[in-house]
Amino acid sequence: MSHIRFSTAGESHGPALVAIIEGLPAGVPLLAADVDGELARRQKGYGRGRRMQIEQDAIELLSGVRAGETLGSPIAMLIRNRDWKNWSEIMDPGLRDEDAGAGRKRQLTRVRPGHADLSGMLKYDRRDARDILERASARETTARVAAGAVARVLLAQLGITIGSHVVHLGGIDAASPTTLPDDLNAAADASPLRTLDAAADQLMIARIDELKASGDTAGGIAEVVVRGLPVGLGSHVSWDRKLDGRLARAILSIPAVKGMEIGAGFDAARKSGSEVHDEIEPAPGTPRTGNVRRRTNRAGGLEGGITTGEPLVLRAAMKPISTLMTPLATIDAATGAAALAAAERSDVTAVPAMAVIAESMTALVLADAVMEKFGGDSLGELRRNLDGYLSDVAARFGR
Ligand code: EPS
Repeated sequence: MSHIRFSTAGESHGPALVAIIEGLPAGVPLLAADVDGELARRQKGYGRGRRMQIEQDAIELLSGVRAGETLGSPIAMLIRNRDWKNWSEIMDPGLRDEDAGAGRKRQLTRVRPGHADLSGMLKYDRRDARDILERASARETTARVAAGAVARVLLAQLGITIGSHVVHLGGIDAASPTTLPDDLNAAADASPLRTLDAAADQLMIARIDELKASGDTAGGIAEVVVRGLPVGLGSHVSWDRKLDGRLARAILSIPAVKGMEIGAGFDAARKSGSEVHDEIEPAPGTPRTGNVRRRTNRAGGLEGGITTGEPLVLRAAMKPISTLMTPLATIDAATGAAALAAAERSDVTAVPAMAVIAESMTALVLADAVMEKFGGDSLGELRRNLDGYLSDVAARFGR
């Protein structure tokens, strides 16, 4: 991402998380509440552990916004960890091991299969997996959602909206209506698991309870849908400009996400061309799709790495959380001997949260693609550039 840049910092039980996002034009209306609303959405979902009762994520806006509008300068946001007060000695940046009295508490050496613990310890030459897991923790995604919320506000100013829903959890499919609700997030956020299927919710809740009782965990699949995109974001000309590849990188960087598909995805590979490709027909009065329409949207809104203007549809698959209360076999990294993995406090599932994180990463990639195509140092300039382009595109077929 070179037009919108963002980075995050912070450990799970450190004092705070930080997000910095840069590259937005000036004049975008932005309040802390816009970000806090997204942070609250990420904290929900049946199957989360006790940590989510401790935290109430909210940002302190440190820079880049004045009088409710962006300045075009880097936007820095701080999110304090409420749990820090319980971890301040363990995570103290200045207290050396030799001065830590009876020894550093909460060391983790019985490395968890599936977590970054062991590979991270070997790579970074650490004796305590806490030095790895504190940053590998999905707590970091709070800061991503903060940055994504800012990107989302920019996109909303241009008529582009992003929503998601959970379509699978722990072996149970949730049905999707043929036509998704106009306000997808209002519908999904009303469900304890962010599905659009109340019957599936009940089955998923029972499954989560069952897994919790047996000390196990669940994964699942979320679908992200973006509406209002103009045709022409991304490019076919070089591998690193293709929007599908840029989205895949962002989505697969989410902790525990192991798969991603666009449109018909893996299913398309099993079908013939006539069953997969979306036929095109004239559609006067639809400038965002170039005054044409696809009869179907199996391409998920992308052809040749470029948006078609049809809804962008992608799915992210999350593996079950790797901290199990009934531990798997492993080694103790202190001795190399066989052991059972450490059972840290954790969640049974975080698929509903992952859906919100996938929306956020999608927003960041799309905001980058928007700034790449249309540019502008102010929101007004960006809008003029978009409007000028849309009127040229719409004029092409004379309607
Ligand atoms: C996580 C373990 C749990 C989760 C955490 C991710 O935290 P703790 O170790 O404090 O019990 O709650 O997720 C969050 C804190 C969050 O904000 O999403 C892990 O090991 O990845």
